[in-house]
Amino acid sequence: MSAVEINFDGIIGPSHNYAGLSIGNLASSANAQNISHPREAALQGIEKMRHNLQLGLAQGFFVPLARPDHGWLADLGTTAQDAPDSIRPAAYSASSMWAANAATVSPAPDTKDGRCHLTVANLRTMPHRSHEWADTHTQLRRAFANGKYFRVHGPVPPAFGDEGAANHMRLASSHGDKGVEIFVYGKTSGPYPARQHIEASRAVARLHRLDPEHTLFAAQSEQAIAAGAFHNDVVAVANENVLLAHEEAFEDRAELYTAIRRLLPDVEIIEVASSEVSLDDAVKSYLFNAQLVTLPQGGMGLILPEEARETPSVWKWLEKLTAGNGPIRETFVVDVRQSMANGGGPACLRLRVVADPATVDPRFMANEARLDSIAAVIKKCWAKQIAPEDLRKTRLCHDIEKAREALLEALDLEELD
Ligand code: SUG
Repeated sequence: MSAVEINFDGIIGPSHNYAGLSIGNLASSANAQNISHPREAALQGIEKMRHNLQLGLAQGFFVPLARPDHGWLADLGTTAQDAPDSIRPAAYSASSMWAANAATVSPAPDTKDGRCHLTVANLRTMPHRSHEWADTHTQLRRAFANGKYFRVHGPVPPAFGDEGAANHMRLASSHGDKGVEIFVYGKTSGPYPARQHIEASRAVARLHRLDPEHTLFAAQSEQAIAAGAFHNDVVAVANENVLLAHEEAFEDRAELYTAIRRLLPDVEIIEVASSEVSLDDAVKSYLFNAQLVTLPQGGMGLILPEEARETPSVWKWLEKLTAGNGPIRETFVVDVRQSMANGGGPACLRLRVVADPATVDPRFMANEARLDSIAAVIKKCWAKQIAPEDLRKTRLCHDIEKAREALLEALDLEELD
């Protein structure tokens, strides 16, 4: 099989909870201290993967990281039992589920050495995410261990914040062609932190040995970040030769579009006007956090969260889009409400890797039978609900650890323990 796009979804971990840890992520703040439903959350994620398989797409997954992170707590001079409430939720966060933040990926056709490069994201801006990278790195090195096809890099130094693929887009005539890679960064003058630093993006582009002539850097608009677009993938998404973006996504959209058109004349830029869908509706509905995928039968489809169907301006715009003759022909709606309540839509939950699936460690590839066995472990071992005060309970800590162990065993991935 030749190179295809594989979506690797983060399996939603047994410690999934709502701690309101991400400033600038409006859903995370709005749902702070609510009761979470880890079992339902994880099963929603499994159903999304099943849906992708049924569409004929290649699907992989990453396993949740060990939580609480005892090593991180020890570095902070404390333990899961004794940690102050200001620290404990950050040690328990299941935030590695949002695999779009695991790494930045440059497929083989774009790189000088013809290998697919991945750089694990340092996620240094949010404390609860800053300790994901080491174990994510280990996992990426397993999944993409074949050095003939992949090169997995460590994180760029923490001086510069890097949030991975959520701030990176790739446009190409088709997945297997040389592409234009677009790194989107933020500037730090608004009410919320800009999580992607331009120097981190530049470093990733150098490490991946990208062709500078085919690499673009674009600033996010300040109003987008202020409206809750803490990552670019909340206001823009790209697939093959199509860019779907909100009018207010970028600081200088005219300059960016001109540069893209020069490098990729067959690009189709679909811009959503603010007069049709406001920035607020875009952020609330996660219209742009859809998975924009190429369907095996031809044409493209958008895999959207339920919230997009529930937002009238967005649904109206989508109906108009699919009635036209453009490249995006179909919409599919999935229920990922548990993740959405923490600001993670369908696209946040996945990392895209263009590669031949046969070159990936098969233990990370999904099929119906494997999803069945993951779902069985989730039904048996994931808690039905977690209230904020439950994180203080030794019993919950034990149950979360046992649940992950059961999953690793079912997937023959005990070495990640
Ligand atoms: O980093 N939410 C995640 C959501 C990440 C979404 N990813 C992409 N846009 N690609 C974040 O803000 C909330 C955790 C909490 O509040 O408990 C959180 O980490």
